Amino acid sequence: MSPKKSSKPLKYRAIWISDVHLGYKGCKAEYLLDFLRSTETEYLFLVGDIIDIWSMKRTMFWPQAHNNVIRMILGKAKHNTKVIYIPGNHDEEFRAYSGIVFGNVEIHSEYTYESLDGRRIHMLHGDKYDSMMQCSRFIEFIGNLSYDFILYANRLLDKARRRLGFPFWSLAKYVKNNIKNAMAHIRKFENIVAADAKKRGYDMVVCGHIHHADIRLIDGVVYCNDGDWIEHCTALVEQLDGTIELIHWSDKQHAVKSDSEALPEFPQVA
Ligand SMILES: [Mn+2]
Repeated sequence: MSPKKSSKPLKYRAIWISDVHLGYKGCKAEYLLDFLRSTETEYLFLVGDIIDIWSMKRTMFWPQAHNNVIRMILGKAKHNTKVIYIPGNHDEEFRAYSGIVFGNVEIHSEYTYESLDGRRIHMLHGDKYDSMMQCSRFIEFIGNLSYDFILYANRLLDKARRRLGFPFWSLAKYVKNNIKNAMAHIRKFENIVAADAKKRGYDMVVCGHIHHADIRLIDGVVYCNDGDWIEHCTALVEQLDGTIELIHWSDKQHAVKSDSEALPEFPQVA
């Protein structure tokens, strides 16, 4: 928790991150850069929604920090890290390149890895279970909004409602009331993912998609979700002794400047 940073990197055997949403305003790219700079790993698994192509189609947003994340990942891939990229629904365009290696980054639609203690870990983004879920779009919608944005949207909505003669209605309150409902859907998602992993004979499953980091034992399968870099700044790691744990990077350090200080820049297509 000290603001002084140690120069020694944290060493892991594997790191899983997903739902970074580069190209989307809410992405905490500076936190992720700091995390990537502070860690060393043999394997880096990118579990989908790394680049938010959906959002970029709506609004072009690409500050330097987002470029730096890509450069940092490619830099690691060039040196001592094996980087596996499993595209998600926001970057589904990359699924067409499954099995191909780009700049030392291997792309796979799903991937299986053996942990240090010999467990078979299956990885996928998780959106393929959306059809088995109801209201999953709602959860994703909520997950993609920051509380600030909800308050901002609430102000705009209130202005419009007043003009039309309607009383104040709290969007923020509505969202909070739906959290309980969202929690039930998160549990449902976790159970569906774990049940499929069990059926396919895996010991453990790692996914993302719902922006809710967790490690839970569900009916004999270890369900892991590595969270997101929009609100939670979480990563799943395998320590050098085989222990698997969640890291909340925003809790660990403070001196990260906000993305808004970086000037917007268009991506360089290589
Ligand atoms: Mn997703």
